[in-house]
Amino acid sequence: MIFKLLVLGDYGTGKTTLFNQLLQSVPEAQKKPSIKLELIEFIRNIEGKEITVNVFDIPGRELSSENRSKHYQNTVGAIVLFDIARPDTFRHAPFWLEELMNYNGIGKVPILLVGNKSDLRESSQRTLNPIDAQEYVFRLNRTTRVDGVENIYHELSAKTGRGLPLIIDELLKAIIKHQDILASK
Ligand SMILES: Nc1nc2c(ncn2[C@@H]2O[C@H](COP(=O)(O)OP(=O)(O)OP(=O)(O)O)[C@@H](O)[C@H]2O)c(=O)[nH]1
Ligand SMILES: [Mg+2]
Repeated sequence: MIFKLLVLGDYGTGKTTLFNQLLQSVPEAQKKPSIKLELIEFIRNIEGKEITVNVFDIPGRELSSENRSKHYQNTVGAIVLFDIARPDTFRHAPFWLEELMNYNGIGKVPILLVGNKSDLRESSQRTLNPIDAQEYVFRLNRTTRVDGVENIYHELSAKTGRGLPLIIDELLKAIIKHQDILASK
């Protein structure tokens, strides 16, 4: 099974940092030559299934929405980032989810919402209350449960990447579940 994943979110939220962190912290992850977007590939064994994961990094503001729409095709899940010190980037998360659903050709798919830059919690004045993000994902899950789509929220620091492989596995499990439901229809 090959899963295509995108890293999405406003500019400067840490997408490329997280993408590069995948290379460091996920065993066997390697960069692959790719013409358009940066691509990382790795294999995970989840619940007896071997999953080849392709992760693409999308620049937040360089692409027009028309150009972006092409990249969403066949995306089975996404990592959507916001910056906990920039609440506006959290308010934009639904925008990325909608774009993904509108253009991937599948509809709703599991996402991992990441409240990034957790290391700024101590030093920054205006940080987002994690409960707001948890409630958002809770509401999202209530409205998508019928499709077997389960979304996940984690706060982390893409700079340190602590816990990233386990968090990615959580997303992969949600995608496997969703793909199984789609296949059984
Ligand atoms: N403190 C802190 N800074 C971070 C973290 N992740 C990323 N940054 C910083 O945030 C800035 C933007 O990070 P990028 O990874 O380039 O953000 P991006 O989402 O790829 O931005 P675009 O490609 O422009 O859309 C850089 O200066 C990073 O060093 C983090 O976890 N903590
Ligand atoms: Mg980037």
